[in-house]
Amino acid sequence: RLEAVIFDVDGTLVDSERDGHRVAFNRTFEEAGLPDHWDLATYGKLLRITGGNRRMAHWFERNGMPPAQARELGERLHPRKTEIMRELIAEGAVRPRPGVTALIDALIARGVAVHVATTGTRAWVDPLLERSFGDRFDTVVTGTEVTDLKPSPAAYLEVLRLTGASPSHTVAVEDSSNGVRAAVAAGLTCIASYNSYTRDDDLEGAKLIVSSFDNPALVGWFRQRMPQM
Ligand code: XBP
Ligand code: MG
Repeated sequence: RLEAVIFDVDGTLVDSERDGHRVAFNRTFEEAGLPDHWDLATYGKLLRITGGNRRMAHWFERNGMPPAQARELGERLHPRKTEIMRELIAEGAVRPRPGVTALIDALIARGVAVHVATTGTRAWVDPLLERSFGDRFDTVVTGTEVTDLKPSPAAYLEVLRLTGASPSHTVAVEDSSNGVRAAVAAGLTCIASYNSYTRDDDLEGAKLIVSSFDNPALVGWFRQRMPQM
């Protein structure tokens, strides 16, 4: 019986990468007078590095910067990137994925608790969740509290610890290879709803893989496991 569902944010609850994070990184580079620019394809490849500051550090290092300097620059730029992301969210640039709000509401209506486990930074995650999902989520764990980012299971384990939810009655919803690996390593059953950036990801660890939250297979999968009222 299903007791709780834990959702990933980036790419799962919202399409945040292309018009959100990517734009924020590029504006940050521009403001800092750097020549770096991430087009759609480049950014798609960089997504396998989780965490904004690590992603930037990886990029600078790959372009020849010494590792310590690359890490320092990534860390120095990241607060501004977070600020720009907050502005983009306030402007409405980041939207829920189709069908996900209906799924969340169906779960809540049947008494299933809904939580969040993300690798992103709390300073943008909180306003985004509030704007798009109101007070639907119970416990929210972000990359600000948990420094071991996905594919580490740390964020999922922290939700389980805080809520006391039993892993065998909890399902994770993810979009990417790193996310599925994190959920499975935490001992959770994982469902993957991929997007245009993660369609070629290895999502093998997931029990069900769909391309959208409107997929009848996904709706049926949850319906079968939801507690009867
Ligand atoms: C998403 C991420 C995040 C964002 C950027 O991974 O890796 O780092 O791209 O957010 P997942 P920050 O969906 O697996 O959580 O810049 O705040 O790190
Ligand atoms: Mg994700």
